[in-house]
Amino acid sequence: MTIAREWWKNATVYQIWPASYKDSNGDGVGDIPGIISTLDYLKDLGVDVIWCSPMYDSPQDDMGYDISDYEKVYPEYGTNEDMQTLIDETHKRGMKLILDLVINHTSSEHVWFKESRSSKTNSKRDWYIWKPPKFDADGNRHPPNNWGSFFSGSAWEYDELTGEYYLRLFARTQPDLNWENEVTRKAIYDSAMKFWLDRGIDGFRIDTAGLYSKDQKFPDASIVCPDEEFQMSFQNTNNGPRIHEFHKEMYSNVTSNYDAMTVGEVGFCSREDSLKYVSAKEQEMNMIFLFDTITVGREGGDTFGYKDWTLTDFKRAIQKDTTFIEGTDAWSTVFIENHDQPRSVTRFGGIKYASQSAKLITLLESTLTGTLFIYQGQEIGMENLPRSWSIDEYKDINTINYYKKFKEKYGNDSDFKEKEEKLMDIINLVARDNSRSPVQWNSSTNGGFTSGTPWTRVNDNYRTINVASQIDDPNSVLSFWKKSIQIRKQYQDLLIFGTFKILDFENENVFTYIKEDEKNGLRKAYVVLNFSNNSVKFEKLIGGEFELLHCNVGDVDESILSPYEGRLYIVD
Ligand code: TEU
Ligand code: CA
Repeated sequence: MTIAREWWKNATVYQIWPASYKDSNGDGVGDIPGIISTLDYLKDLGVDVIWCSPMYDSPQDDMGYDISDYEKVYPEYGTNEDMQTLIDETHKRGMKLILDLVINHTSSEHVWFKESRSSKTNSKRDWYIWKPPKFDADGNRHPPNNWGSFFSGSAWEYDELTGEYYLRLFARTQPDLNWENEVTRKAIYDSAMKFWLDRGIDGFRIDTAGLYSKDQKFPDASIVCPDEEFQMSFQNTNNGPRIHEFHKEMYSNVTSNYDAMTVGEVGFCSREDSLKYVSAKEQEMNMIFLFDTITVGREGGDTFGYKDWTLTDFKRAIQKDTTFIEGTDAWSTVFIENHDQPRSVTRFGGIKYASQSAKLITLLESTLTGTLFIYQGQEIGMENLPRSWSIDEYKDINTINYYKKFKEKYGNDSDFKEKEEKLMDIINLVARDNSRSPVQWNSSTNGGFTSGTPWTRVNDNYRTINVASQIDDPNSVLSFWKKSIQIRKQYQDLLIFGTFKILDFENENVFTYIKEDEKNGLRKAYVVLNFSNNSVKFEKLIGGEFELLHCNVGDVDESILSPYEGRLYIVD
């Protein structure tokens, strides 16, 4: 099968999370003028597309994923004029800009919801999902079913005013929109999508793109965590009965008319289900993010469930995410960090060999098939928050709700301190806060992120890990990223479009794979990555002429891979 080569396929995308990127006016919050001031830096890094996380007006209960007005920029980030300047300046440099599209829910401060909540007979009542309470034999009020929120507790919120519950799969201030209503869908397309496409943006990262179609019978979810009152509702809310109808409508009514790039966030899918969203002939979205790699070692159902991982678990996940499109007309993504994930060096690398393992992960990411996504700060090897910080430094609603629930449950236990320490180990490893600390631009106070007081604490290691100290250093993580992106483009037939095959799968220290170009099967990319703290023997697992193209150490000893050493060979 020949793969069509649309512009978004070989693109390198850089995700910006505005609050923590760059503050231009000293109020401690990142902003759009701050982003504009770094466009040359991004261009120089090799970025083709910028993905800007929500910059819309919002009460910021979930850092902008709770939108109160799709058509207005959050005032602390700037104005609509600033956005227009960002769009234009990005285009002037030959780059593109995509925005986050958050349309499973709005903020409860959105006028649509305010109207909907006002009375049972309001014309927007069924723009959201309202249900009467359930009463038990003693007359106690309960939510309509046992669905749990992603952010702990019930997914239903009781509203005194009309005596009904509304569905909110995330925070209580994030009511789910009712996609069954055609008028609502049209309003979403106009306000959230066309408004910005008409101003020149180039596409969307589509938030929670698998959740729009809920099982209209609203049955109880099956019980996966017997100790919990509320259960994850995936089987009734993810990949629902009308989800593909909705995506096809969105494509034909909106995105196809603008040549917009679309990348959906759709987790927990079989291969068959995933392909329905991204197969070209289905005409839905260009690509989706799969969750197998980033959930390695995680326990399903529990936000902070963690059980550790082995290299073969990791290989299996990469294999699944990378090969699911092989032999099809679909496309996929490569990513290991985003605003919901911890820093990859801490989670998957070896922190004793931080910069070495950051480069190793760079080599991995830059040689995998699909559109490449890098998250702000990843290019300089930013790390998780220090373990010594207390829960008070954590700002994410997901972390805070979980911690509160934990404290309610175990707070009076005699060994609470011990339990809390264990939880803090996990929070420190996987919490979303880890990727939300400000970008470290230089070694001045607060890492050059702001001249004022940052809204959230800057990682103490900014004096050693920052952009300014890396930019002219040929051995830095940043320089390694830059070179890796160049090589990825230069050898795109193999690295971006090639097929993927793991060699010596059972090896728990070394990850070896080859990339092949179907049209030119003789030439291969051979990638070998030592994911261990030890030096290991290097053996060529295939025949042919090996040419070393790229590697993350200065002196290469042919027969030995030093800790976290990685190499990319071209084999003829
Ligand atoms: O994330 C959806 C989602 O499934 C996550 O909540 C995920 O389960 C969680 O982050 C794991 O820790 C999207 C956005 O990426 C996220 O930032 C938002 O909070 C969420 O939607 C609600 O809009
Ligand atoms: Ca600011």
